[in-house]
Amino acid sequence: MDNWWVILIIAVVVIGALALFIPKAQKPKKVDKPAPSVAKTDPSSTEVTPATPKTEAEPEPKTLDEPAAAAEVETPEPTQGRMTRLRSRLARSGSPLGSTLLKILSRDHLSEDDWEEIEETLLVADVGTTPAMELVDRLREEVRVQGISDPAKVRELLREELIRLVDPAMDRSLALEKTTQDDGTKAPAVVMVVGVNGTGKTTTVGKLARVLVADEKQPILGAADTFRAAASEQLTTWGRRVGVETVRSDKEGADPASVAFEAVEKGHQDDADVVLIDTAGRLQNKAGLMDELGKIKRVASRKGPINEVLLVLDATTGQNGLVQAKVFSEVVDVTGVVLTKLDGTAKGGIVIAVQRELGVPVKLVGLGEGADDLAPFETDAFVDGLLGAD
Ligand SMILES: Nc1nc2c(ncn2[C@@H]2O[C@H](COP(=O)(O)OP(=O)(O)OP(=O)(O)O)[C@@H](O)[C@H]2O)c(=O)[nH]1
Ligand SMILES: [Mg+2]
Repeated sequence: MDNWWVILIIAVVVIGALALFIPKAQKPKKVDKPAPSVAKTDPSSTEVTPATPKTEAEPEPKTLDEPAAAAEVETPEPTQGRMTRLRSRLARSGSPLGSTLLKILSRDHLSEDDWEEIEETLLVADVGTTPAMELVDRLREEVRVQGISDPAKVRELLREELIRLVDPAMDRSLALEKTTQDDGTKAPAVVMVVGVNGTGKTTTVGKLARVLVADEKQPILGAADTFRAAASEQLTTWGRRVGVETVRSDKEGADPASVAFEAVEKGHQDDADVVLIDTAGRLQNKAGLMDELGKIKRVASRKGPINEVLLVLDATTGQNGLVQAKVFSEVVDVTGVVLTKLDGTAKGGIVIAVQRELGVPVKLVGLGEGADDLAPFETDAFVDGLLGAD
């Protein structure tokens, strides 16, 4: 019995030794290795996410092996005439402004009550008190002088007065020309996008990147919303779809100002036309967050001026938007307003009110969730939308 036990131990040792010499190739492969990534070993570093995923044959990580179709670059729609294409969305959002005004103005003899109803309609559509009173006064005068009988004339009169209120003389072009530096070389234009939470900033940066690509410009995106990791991913996805690179940091809570700076620097290196910087949503009454926004702007402007600071306002928030607008403008000197979600509100009059409040023009409007549903603002097309023109 003792001998049998010794033989058993020897046999186990011999089998174990033999197992060590079995060639490695015969062992099963480990497929679940974590992705080797420079950015991940140093989470504080800012990385540039290429516009298209790598195509080299790498065994891992699996996410790089997505079907080629996912990496296909889309061709955005041309920007010309977008406002006209999308204007019916203003009418479809149930905007009662144009149709209600036309209905009242078409009445035979306009009474005091009728005029009050007109003013009320304007206020409900968020036109703002002063502009609403101005419009009523002008309409009253026109009606007194000309008298209005046929509906076409009423419509034309209202159209003219609304256009006057929206102010066709405002310069709504985006300042996207490259800046000439002291040494004579050109630097990319820098655009910062700011606003409270959920207004549509990231979506607007994504859509604007498409506008630029459609206009044959080369943008770079900067994901300076470092509050949530998902924010930079959201922006990167927008960029990838049209072959645009995004500068980001994968470290949650990284300094947004340095990401913004890196984006500008990358824009210089790549000789990009425009650097678009997305920022985190912040409430205008949080002083710390507003200070941070000021810092992002200061740091991003170290290499040159910021050409545009676009304030994104959600049109459905009505008068609240005006309060936000004022505070943001004091902190970062807003140069243009992007009014989003105009497709989902009957309050198109906010265009008039916000321009009055800030003295800066609405330059772009969001009229839907589609990738190309952002339009350069055009006064005539906007008013036609309000009046329900097809
Ligand atoms: N209908 C409609 N939805 C819009 C429009 N613009 C943006 N949205 C939607 O609004 C939601 C919020 O958009 P985001 O771009 O994530 O907003 P954000 O301001 O970046 O949000 P935070 O970064 O969290 O502050 C998304 O569901 C968008 O699709 C628009 O013009 N019309
Ligand atoms: Mg965002």
